[in-house]
Amino acid sequence: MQLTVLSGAGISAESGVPTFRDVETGLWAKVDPYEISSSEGWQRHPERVWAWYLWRHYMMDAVEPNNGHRAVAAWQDYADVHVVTQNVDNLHERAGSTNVHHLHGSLFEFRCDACESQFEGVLPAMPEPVEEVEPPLCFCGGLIRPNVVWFGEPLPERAWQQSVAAVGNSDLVIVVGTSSIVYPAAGLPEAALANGIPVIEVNPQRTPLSDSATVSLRETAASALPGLLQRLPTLLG
Ligand code: BV8
Ligand code: ZN
Repeated sequence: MQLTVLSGAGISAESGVPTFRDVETGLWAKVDPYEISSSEGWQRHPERVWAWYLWRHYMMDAVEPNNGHRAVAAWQDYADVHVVTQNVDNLHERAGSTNVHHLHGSLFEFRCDACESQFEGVLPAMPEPVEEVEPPLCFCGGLIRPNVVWFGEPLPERAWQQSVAAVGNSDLVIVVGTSSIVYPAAGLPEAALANGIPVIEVNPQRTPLSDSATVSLRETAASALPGLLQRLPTLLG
């Protein structure tokens, strides 16, 4: 059986990583996620965008995968699992998932904004969250940026093509922890449904996908995913 898991920030919520949009807490309360995750934001004040991503990079050292990530990794013993994630964290990989496609990039890769070369240098330290840090410079003089996809930027071609193929070849798509409003990622479950592939949504809140999903579970990732495969005969009939 081929299974594709499409995950969003909600699967990392129970690891203590704030989701993208309920950012009332912490440093994020002061930033508009749309503004600070955009190329305009980067052009306007790179030192603020750089500080935000550097903090999120270091914050990953303090969190662990949760039972949701671990369940997805365990499914590899029963199915051919593709993980298509909008998340830029590395928790799927740390839980043991080996087939992970990052549609929106990663907090662990950095590149030059000018010559695109990968940054292999030493990252500046960040003992505690600060709001502005000058980005390092590339040998060509360009600014080093996080290798993430900002609004208005194209998705990485290879990850996108692999994700479209994974969904198209799947017997089941499980969509977990995403508000399903960011495209083209949010279009993947729609394509699955249009091809008669069942889609199960796991999200404590309703989303624009909830009405069209084959099954929509108002449950959290860490509670629903560990027993989900055993529930498939009941859920899908
Ligand atoms: C592109 C950067 C083209 C990395 C991010 C009008 C209509 C349609 C589309 C558009 C439009 N105008 C513009 C667009 C395109 C735009 C878009 O979709 N905008 C939306 C907002 C309308 N898309 C783009 O710009 C994309 N690029 O289209 O390029 C192009 C082509 C060629 C050449 C040039 C250009 C780029 C999109 C990527 C943007 N970058 N992030 C980072 O910093 O993380 S997106 C950002 O939102 C995050 O990365 C995240 O991945 C993404 C989605 O958020 P979610 O993961 O869903 O998180 P969210 O907080 O929203 O929701 C969490 C969910 O979890 C909630 O539902 C909650 O209920 C649930 N939850 C909470 N706790 C739990 C839980 N679930 C389970 N268990 C729990 N415990
Ligand atoms: Zn450069």
